[in-house]
Amino acid sequence: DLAPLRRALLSVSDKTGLIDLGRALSERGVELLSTGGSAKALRQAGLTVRDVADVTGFPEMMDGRVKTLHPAVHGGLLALRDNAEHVAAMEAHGIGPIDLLVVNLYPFEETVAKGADYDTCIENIDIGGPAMIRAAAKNHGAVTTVVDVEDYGALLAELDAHDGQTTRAFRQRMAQIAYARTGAYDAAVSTWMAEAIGETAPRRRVAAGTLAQTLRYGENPHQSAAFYTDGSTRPGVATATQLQGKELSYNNINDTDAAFELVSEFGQGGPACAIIKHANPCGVARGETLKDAYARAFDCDRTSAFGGIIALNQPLDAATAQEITQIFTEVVIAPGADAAAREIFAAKKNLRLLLTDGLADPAAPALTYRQVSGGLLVQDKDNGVITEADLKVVTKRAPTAAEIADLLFAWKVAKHVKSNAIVYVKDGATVGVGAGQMSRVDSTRIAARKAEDMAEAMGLAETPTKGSVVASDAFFPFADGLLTAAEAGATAVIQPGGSMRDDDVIAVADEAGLAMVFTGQRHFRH
Ligand code: 93A
Repeated sequence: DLAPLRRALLSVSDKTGLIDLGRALSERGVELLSTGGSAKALRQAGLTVRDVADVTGFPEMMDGRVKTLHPAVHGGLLALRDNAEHVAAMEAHGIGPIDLLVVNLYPFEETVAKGADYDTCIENIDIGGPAMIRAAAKNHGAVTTVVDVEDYGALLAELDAHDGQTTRAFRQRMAQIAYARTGAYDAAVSTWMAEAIGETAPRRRVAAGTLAQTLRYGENPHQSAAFYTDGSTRPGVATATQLQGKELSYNNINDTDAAFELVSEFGQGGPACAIIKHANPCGVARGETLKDAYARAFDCDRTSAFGGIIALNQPLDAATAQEITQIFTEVVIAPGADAAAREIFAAKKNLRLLLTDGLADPAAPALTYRQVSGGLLVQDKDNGVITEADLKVVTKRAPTAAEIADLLFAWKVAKHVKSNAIVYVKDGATVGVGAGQMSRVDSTRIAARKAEDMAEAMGLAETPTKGSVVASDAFFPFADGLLTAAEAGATAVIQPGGSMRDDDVIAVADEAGLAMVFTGQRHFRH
């Protein structure tokens, strides 16, 4: 199953390594065919190259849209070498076999990332390249396909190891990589076009991306991992610029995303900070200043905040930077950082600082993907955002203006806490977060207990849940959770409503003198 290399077609947009490869192939007696720009580069390096136009008998035309789309090329790539009819057809039509295809595509993804206009993006959709790649990869019984500059070395090593030939195993491996590339390429085109026309239906979108980073490991060191980006240019962890610190890890990327998405809920409405651990917030707060917001978020759960991920909704300033560097933090993400803040961070070499171009829009449509064994679950991202006008008061007592502000704050946070989520808030700061429990009453108890522990550690006179409000990401199925919150000192409640026992729950709230509002919208997050 060895295949000798006699003729290669080189057609690359990224000319990195092209000359060295062309020379190495020439030295091994391989004839080189090439398209316009690639042929020119090879010739300039003194190599002998035959133009594809010479093979097809047609000039490259229509601004290069038609260069290699011709039976003389595709016949040479697709013909089965051991099939008499195929061989006869090649002879009858003067088609020479092509044994090696080296192609990298028009830089569509880079063009989109640069913010190019619609027509420029369209012009950068490669047609001939993917057609050749798919043809050559299909015929991997005889043809070697290389689509990644990183694989040039492996190709030459393969030829050296096998007397100028490639093994079937190698060709098969390269074919698989080739289809990964064309698949990702078309996915990028479709995703870009969907964004351009506003197509958001999960069944009309593709779940694929472009390899952005090979990660050191996954969630755990024995898991290998990679980061794929989908071409979106929106502010977020995928498009942020890293100013300093070690490479982001798998968990860093996941947690930084959670932190930034959460803090973006607070938009431009004054300084806010979110501190994330294991994808859940361990403190979220507003403040008079950014430093104040950070300090108040930190006070929610000082123990868990250690080694956390911090997201800010305003550019990092010196005072906040100084405060943050008092303890160990993995990542800080913010829409900017001033010179003084950068200088303070520069002394902490390991601290990662990511800068975004603005905040994420929590109401923007997007998709989320979750893998299950044998499939992929695709859904609209939870972009539910409510205002005071959406709240329905269901108790005898209506919440005060101060309670309403805290209820809306707590609701924003609860959306970003793993279910069952319970969030106690006082004066624009979380004071207790209960996350990820299998029973809602447990989340309610845990959040209250964490607040008590914190009060004890900080030497506070009373538990900070006293006079707080509480948010529940889904309805209370029984009154017990609500009672626990009332006992902890909460005075107002926000929850979706919709339980069969809503009447019981409302009656208990009235008895306890609580104000309760229904949102009519649930925020499960798993
Ligand atoms: O415009 S195309 O889709 N039409 C073609 O027939 C074609 N054949 C190869 N683009 C085509 N290519 C692409 O040209 C290759 O995929 C490669 O990216 C590029 C190399 O062009 P040059 O050698 O002129 O720089």
